[in-house]
Order: sequence, then C-alpha cells, then structure tokens
Amino acid sequence: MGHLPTVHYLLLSVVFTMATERQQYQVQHGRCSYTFLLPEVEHCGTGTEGPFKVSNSLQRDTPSHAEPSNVPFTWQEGKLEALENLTENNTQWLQKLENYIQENVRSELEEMHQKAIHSQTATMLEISSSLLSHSMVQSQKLTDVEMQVLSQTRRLEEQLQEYLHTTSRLEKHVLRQASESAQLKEKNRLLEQRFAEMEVRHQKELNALQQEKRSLQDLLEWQGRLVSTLEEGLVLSSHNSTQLQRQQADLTDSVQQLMATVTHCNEISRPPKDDMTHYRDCAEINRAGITHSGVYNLRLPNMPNSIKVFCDMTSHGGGWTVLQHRQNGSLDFHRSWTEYKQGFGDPAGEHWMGNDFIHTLTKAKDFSLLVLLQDSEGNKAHSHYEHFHIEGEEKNYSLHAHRFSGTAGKTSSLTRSGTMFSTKDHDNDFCSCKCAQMASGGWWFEACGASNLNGIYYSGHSKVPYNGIKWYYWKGPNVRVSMTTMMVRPSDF
Ligand SMILES: *[C@@H]1O[C@H](CO)[C@@H](O)[C@H](O)[C@H]1NC(C)=O
Ligand SMILES: *[C@@H]1O[C@H](CO)[C@@H](O)[C@H](O)[C@H]1NC(C)=O
Ligand SMILES: *[C@@H]1O[C@H](CO)[C@@H](O)[C@H](O)[C@H]1NC(C)=O
Ligand SMILES: *[C@@H]1O[C@H](CO)[C@@H](O)[C@H](O)[C@H]1NC(C)=O
Ligand SMILES: CC(=O)N[C@H]1CO[C@H](CO)[C@@H](O)[C@@H]1O
Repeated sequence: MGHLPTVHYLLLSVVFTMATERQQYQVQHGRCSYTFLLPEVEHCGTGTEGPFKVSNSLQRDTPSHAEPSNVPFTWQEGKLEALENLTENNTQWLQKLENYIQENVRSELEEMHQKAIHSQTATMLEISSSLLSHSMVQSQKLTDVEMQVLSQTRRLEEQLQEYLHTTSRLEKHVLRQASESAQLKEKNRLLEQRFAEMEVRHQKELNALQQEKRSLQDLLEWQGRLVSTLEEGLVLSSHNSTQLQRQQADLTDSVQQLMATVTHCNEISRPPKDDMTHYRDCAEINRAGITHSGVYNLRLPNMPNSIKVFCDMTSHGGGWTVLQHRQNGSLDFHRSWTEYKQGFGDPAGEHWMGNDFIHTLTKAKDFSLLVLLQDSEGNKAHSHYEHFHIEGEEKNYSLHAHRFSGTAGKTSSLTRSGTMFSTKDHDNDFCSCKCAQMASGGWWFEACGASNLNGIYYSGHSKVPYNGIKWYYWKGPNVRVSMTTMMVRPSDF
C-alpha cells in the first residue's frame, strides 16, 4: 500500500490542472492512460477572482457578507452549485478511479506474485531438466552396464557350451575305460582260474612230497634207532673196556704190591726209589709205607705227565689226596674255566688241583670226600661223603657226592648231585643271575646253593659278605672260615 501517497499526490495535481487548463486531461499510470473531460466554464467575470471563489465555495455554509447584493449573485451561485456538483462528481470519479487503481494495483501485485511463482517454476523446471539430463546419463550408464552384463552372459554361455562338450568327451572316455576294465576283469578271472588249477596241481605235488618226506622220516627214525642201539653197544663195550682197565689197574696194583714186597725184601741191600714207582693217589703212597704229609708226584691213568699233589698222611687215618686248600687268602680263586680245568696255585700252600685231574682220579675208583674246616677262632669241623666223583668236561664236571656225615652241619652244604661246575666265564647254574660272578669263585652252583669254598678269603671283617668262603649249614652265613681242605681217598681204604 506504499502506492497510496503517490495516488494522493496525483489526485491533487489533477485537481490543480483541472482548475487551470480546462477541457481534457490525461493521466498516465503505467501502461494505462486516463482521460478526463471537464465542462467549460461560461461567463466567468474577473479572471483574477475566479480561483478564490472556487476555493471559498467549500465554505458555502457560512453566511456571505455580500448578501445585500443578492440578485447579481444568484447566477453565480448556480454556477458554484454546478461546480460543487462537478467537484463532487469528480470526487466520486476520483474515488472510483482510486478504487479502480487500487484494483489494478492488486491485480498487478497478483501478477507479480504469479511472476515470482513463474520464476520459481522456472528454477524448478531447470532443476527438473537437469535432473532429467542426469537421469538420462544414469540410464545411459545403466544401458552400458546392461550391455556389459549381456556380453558377459554370452561369454559364460559359450564357456558353458564348451564345458558341456568337454564333459561329454570325458563321459565317452569313462565309458571306454569301463569297458576296458571289464575286459581286464575278464582276463583276471581267467588268470585266477588258471592259478586255482595250478594251486590244485601244486597241492597234489606237495601231498606226494609230504608222503615221501614221511617215509623218509620213518627211515630216519629207524636209522636213529639203529644208531642208538649201536651206541648202546658202544657204551657197553666201552664199559667193558673200563672194566678191563680196572682189572688192569688191579693187576698193576698187585704187581706194585708184589714189587713193594720185593723192594721191602731187598731193603737191606738198597734204599727205596720213589721216582721209579708211579702212584695214582696218596692212599697208595700211604700203603707203600710213607706216612709223612707233603707234596708227592702222582701218575694218573691216561695222563701223559705226572702231577704234584699234597698228601695228608695224618688227618682221619691219612692217605688223603688234597684237591683244594685255603689257609691265608694269598691266592686268588676268582678264575677262569680253563684255570679251574688245569689247576692253579702251589700244592704246598693254597691251590686247586684241577677239574680234569679230579675227574680222572675219582672216575678210576670209588672215592670218598673229606672236607676240613676251621674258623677264625680255631674251631674245627668236617663233612664226609662216602662216595664222591665228578664227571668230565663234556658234562661240565657235574658233582656226585653221597652218604653225607660229619660235624660241619647236620645237612650237607654241597649242592645236589648232577650240579654242573660254573666259573665267571662259564655260567652253568640254575639261576637267572650268574652265581660264579656273584660269589666270586668257581664252584658247583645251583641257584646258588649253600656252599662255596672257593669264595673270597675274608680275614678282618666282622660280617662275611655274600661272596666269602661259605659252608652254610655249619654255622650259618656269618662264620669267618680261615682254613679249608678238600681231599679224597679210595672208599675201601
Ligand atoms: C454526474 O455524473 C453522472 C454520471 O455518473 C451524470 O449522469 C450526471 O448528469 C452528472 N451530473 C452533473 C451535474 O454533471
Ligand atoms: C663184555 O664183556 C663180556 C665178557 O667180559 C662179554 O661177554 C660181552 O659180550 C662183552 N660185551 C660187549 C658189548 O662187548
Ligand atoms: C700264605 O701261606 C703261604 C704258604 O705257607 C706263604 O708262603 C705265604 O707267605 C702266606 N701269605 C700270607 C699273606 O700270609
Ligand atoms: C656245559 O656248559 C656249556 C657252557 O655253559 C653249555 O653250553 C653246555 O650245554 C653245558 N653242557 C651240558 C651237558 O649241559
Ligand atoms: C446548477 C445545477 O445543476 N445545480 C443542481 C445541483 O444538484 C442539486 C441536487 O443534486 C440540484 O438540485 C441543482 O439544481
């Protein structure tokens, strides 16, 4: 509504122009022009007074001071009235005009408003067009992508086709192989059949061979029996030969006795010659009249050389050939099989006669064994076996001792008959251990047994260890033995 003051100003100027110019007037407002027609004023007296009268006509109600001259002014009054009516009419016109203008202004405003709306619509349109173009680009892109996807799909389809080709080829291959394997199976079956036939043939052959083998075994058994009977005959003949030997020995004995008698007869003329005679044990020497203990030469049957032995001519009637002796521990008894076989030590002191000699000596005749013992306090005891011999090396010098008696225990401390000899290098015992190594000496160990006269000679110990000299049933394990002697004599002495 900021246009209203302008309108008022226009109105005033219009009014003023109307009064001075008369006739018609134009008013330009924007594109519209307005033309006003004004009625002509006739008989207007003094030109100088006119404007004042017009302006004064507005105060018509006030009584005029020119009333006495009423007549000349009646026409003027009519004119004034007309002017007033005109003015009123004008005013009405003006009002209408104003209304019209106001309406126009309003419509213009609306137009402007609509223009604004138009411009907004334009921007909107612009935006929408840009959006449209954007979407067009996007759709272009989409079509590109679609094209790509399509081409890829086509490629994939081609590959699939190829795969299908390959698969069918492989299937054909597999089918061919299956048929081949069926052929192979057929061949295999034929081979198996042939193999089974061969097996049957072989089985037959094997049976025949087994039969042959059985007959051969029978033959062998028969031959074995023959051999054993032959062996028996041999043993009998060898027994015969030993009997013969004994007879020979007896004969030699008688001869020697005769000779001894002869020498005894000749004693007056010449002294005795020990070297000339060959004694087989100390009993013979004793019988020959020699009664002092000492070292003598023996000539054992089937032994090329003579052997030096100690003869005990005093204990228990004398005539004892000493096999083993300990007295002060000066000799080591933890020795090898060969050393025990051949003997070691000095017959005058500590020694072992030798298993081969003991065997040869005790197999020739029936011998008895005497074991003499003495402890560190000087107590003496003995064990006696009426029958004693050991077998040869081929039977590992197995022990045979029977009819035990004596003071060194009520039970025999020697192991049972048949026990083999063991040394540190020959383990023949019945123990999973090695008795000869544990007991430190060669002996007849069972598992390991109650005796070992070839153990370690302990002198200064209060308690005797396991590997000490042992004769268990004399005084138990803790007696310290200071002297041992093993000696033999013919049972019939
Ligand atoms: C005033 O104007 C009206 C038209 O609106 C007209 O009819 C009338 O005659 C006029 N009066 C005078 C006195 O001119
Ligand atoms: C053993 O000797 C006796 C006679 O002493 C004889 O009759 C026997 O046939 C001999 N035996 C053998 C197997 O030689
Ligand atoms: C043991 O006895 C022998 C023979 O009597 C003797 O030669 C030796 O010196 C003795 N040894 C000891 C250690 O007593
Ligand atoms: C004798 O001892 C040896 C060695 O220990 C052994 O191989 C052999 O079988 C033994 N002999 C007998 C008859 O037991
Ligand atoms: C001169 C003239 O026409 N005057 C008139 C003005 O208007 C009034 C009423 O409208 C009339 O009565 C006059 O005659």
